[in-house]
Amino acid sequence: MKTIFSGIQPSGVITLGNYIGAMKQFVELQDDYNCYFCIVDQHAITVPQDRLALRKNIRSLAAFYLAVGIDPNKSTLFIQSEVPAHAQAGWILQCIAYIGELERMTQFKDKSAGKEAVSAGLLTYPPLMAADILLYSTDIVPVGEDQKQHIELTRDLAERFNKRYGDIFTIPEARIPKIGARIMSLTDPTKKMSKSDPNQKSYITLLDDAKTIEKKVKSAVTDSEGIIRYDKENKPGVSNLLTIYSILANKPIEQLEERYAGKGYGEFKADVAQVIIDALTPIQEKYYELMESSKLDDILDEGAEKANRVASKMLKKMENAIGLGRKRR
Ligand code: ATP
Ligand code: LTN
Repeated sequence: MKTIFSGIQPSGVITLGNYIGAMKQFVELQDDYNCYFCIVDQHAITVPQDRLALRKNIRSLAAFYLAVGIDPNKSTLFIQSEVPAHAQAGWILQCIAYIGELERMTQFKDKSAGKEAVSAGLLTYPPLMAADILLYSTDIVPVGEDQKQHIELTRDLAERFNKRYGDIFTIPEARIPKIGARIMSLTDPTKKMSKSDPNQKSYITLLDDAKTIEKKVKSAVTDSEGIIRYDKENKPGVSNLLTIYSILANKPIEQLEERYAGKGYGEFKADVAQVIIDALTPIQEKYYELMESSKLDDILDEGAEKANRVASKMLKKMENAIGLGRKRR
């Protein structure tokens, strides 16, 4: 069985973008692959986090993984900071990476733009992500479009390491969904929907209630043409809503264009909101149930144990290959 690894940052309540671009695929893949899903809390602290909020978001993200359908009997769910090999392997890979290639990462450029004080961790984030992936001999990394560049860097680092120190790493591949890989902000459809956007109207979280969803979709930026048609270049707002509708209702975009021919944005938006509400309601019910049970901690304990076993073996191989420490007998 091939191996899958993916991670989500506990940097806020996850959004519809995270769900459509990443989580929904995870659930579909877990029957056919050996899957590791990680709550990457060490990645989240590359930008300032409130201690209590971070704790809460970690637990909440674990509950979301399960609420959307990750089955702990099939997949390994764990918290990054509970598996020390990630930080250790991350350090080694920082020593393989070049500053120049890290400075070229668009996520680094976006997140550091205009900021006076930027943590070194924001720059060295990709080698830590590479460690996450490479420690598990991952074949496939399901992610949204924005992570493609990081996976390419991971491949470069793995190849560089293998060439210098011997063939240790599997070279992973990104798996990006054909549609929905980049759900856009509702207030600026030229930017991606992001959970750390300061404007709450720009995203829908998986915990938004029906009224909030209706309001946010109603005020979503569209255009003045009044025609419901998919055209990403000229009609990014309408195209984004069509994408969301199509994926959540499992209907092709062309079918939706036909259905809304001659109809206005008001009716269309009301239906988009309803489709989102219908998709999120069962997830929310399961989420609240899980947050109150002790099941969550048991699952995370077991996940950390399994991940530690696999990751520490690979870390030892890396250290041996480089010559760190004493030769192990
Ligand atoms: P942050 O805003 O805190 O940087 P984020 O919302 O961008 O976070 P991550 O935790 O970095 O989310 O990403 C988790 C997964 O969700 C990744 O695979 C990422 O590619 C995917 N993802 C994030 N935003 C979107 C989006 N707008 N559309 C599709 N996929 C997305
Ligand atoms: N960088 C990713 C989160 C992330 C990840 C990973 C994704 C950290 N480690 C390993 C896939 C595999 C992000 O910001 N979305």
